[in-house]
Amino acid sequence: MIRGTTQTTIAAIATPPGEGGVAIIRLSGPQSVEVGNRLFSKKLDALTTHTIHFGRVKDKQGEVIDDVLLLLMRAPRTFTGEDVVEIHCHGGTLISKKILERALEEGAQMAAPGEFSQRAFLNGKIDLTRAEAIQSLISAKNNFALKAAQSHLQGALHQKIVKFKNQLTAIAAIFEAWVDFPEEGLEFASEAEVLGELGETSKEMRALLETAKEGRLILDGIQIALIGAPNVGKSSLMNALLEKERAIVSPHAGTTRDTVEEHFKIGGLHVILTDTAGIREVGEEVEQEGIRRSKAALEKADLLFFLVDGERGWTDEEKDILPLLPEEKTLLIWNKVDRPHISPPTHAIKISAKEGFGIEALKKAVQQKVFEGKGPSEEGLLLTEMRHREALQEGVVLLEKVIEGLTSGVSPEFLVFDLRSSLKALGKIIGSDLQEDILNAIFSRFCIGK
Ligand SMILES: Nc1nc2c(ncn2[C@@H]2O[C@H](COP(=O)(O)OP(=O)(O)OP(=O)(O)O)[C@@H](O)[C@H]2O)c(=O)[nH]1
Ligand SMILES: [Mg+2]
Repeated sequence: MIRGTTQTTIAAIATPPGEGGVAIIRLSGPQSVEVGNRLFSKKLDALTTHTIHFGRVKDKQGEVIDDVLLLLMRAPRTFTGEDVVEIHCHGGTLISKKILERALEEGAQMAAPGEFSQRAFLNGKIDLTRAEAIQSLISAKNNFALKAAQSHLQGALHQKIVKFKNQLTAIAAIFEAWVDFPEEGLEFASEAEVLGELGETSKEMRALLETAKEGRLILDGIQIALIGAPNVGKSSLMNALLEKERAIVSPHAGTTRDTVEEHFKIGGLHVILTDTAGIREVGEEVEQEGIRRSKAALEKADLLFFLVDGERGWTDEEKDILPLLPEEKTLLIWNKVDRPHISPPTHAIKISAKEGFGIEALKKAVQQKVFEGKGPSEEGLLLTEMRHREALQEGVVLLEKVIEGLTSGVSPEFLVFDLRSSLKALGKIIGSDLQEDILNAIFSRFCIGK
């Protein structure tokens, strides 16, 4: 099927399947009004655009399917930029299906997933980052993801990419002037000025690229592993965080043998928490296998809770574990402070897994660590789409190549090519340089009826 060709009229149920108060059947394309006319009890031709009408939809035999509200919206002031008709019926699966079937009988075609959005994009109603943001908005699973999607929807990402493109286009013009008018070319701008501007832009691009890490954490959640010597209270902390008795706790060292994984939320953040076997040198075969798994979990995790038994303090066991833990992803946690305890290093978080003391502070520290104290990015502008990240990465690498070339005296004739390629990579993000098959692939991930 050729998607997004505006010759055809498409139809789909825009509401989720199942029972509900209302279901919506959406039509878009040049024959929307005509199709609507044939299945609705009132004639639509003479009616003003952007009006709502109460009436009936009947099947081919003249049997009433449902009483409905019909929304008439003529081009171009619509989501897709085409004539749009929406039929709001009672929210039963069968009713909405029957009405959709009627629309198909009368000449509409079944819409492909995301085809409404794709048409909106092709008709210049929304740019690609906004279209993608609508889908992210729909599938957002936490407040941070929602905020990121809203910011994209308001065009923050689009504007930023357009800004980069404008800056680089101006420089490309200067390069071309240098090539075409070698004599007077330098009057347009000095090499130092150009280098300064390119450096500035590449720095901003890198900064945006950096947000992708945060963006991924927000969408997929973060993996936290509980690491420490045996008996320090790792399983107790897991239970305290989950607020249920998930992992076995006992006074014997070596209780946890296998890794135990659970999902929960800290603030809006999705967390996958792994309890592990206490790490120590001794222990028999099964325990050693458990310890091997602890080390694997440790490597995979985004964040480590390094637990120490405050009553015992820092022992040789901790000294052995510490070298395994990358500093930037480790939080030191001093447990069992309900008991007389050795005072911890200042950066440690004091808790009692058993009494539930310090758990809130620990959750705050996690958010602090994940967002590096900034809170989810100031403007809420985060790269959440892999597609955006890859294109931006490509763009910035090419730009850095241009900067390097210019510094080492490569002729602008050659540099302009990489600069244009960098611009092309940026164009992919906002959809100005995308081929049809790629567009189809992007939109086909969307919901039906969107
Ligand atoms: N007083 C006190 N005891 C605690 C605290 N946290 C854990 N414990 C006790 O410490 C012992 C070990 O706790 P676990 O949670 O099983 O420790 P673990 O680190 O999972 O141990 P392994 O699985 O063997 O590595 C149990 O008897 C717990 O009741 C705490 O905050 N205060
Ligand atoms: Mg345990």
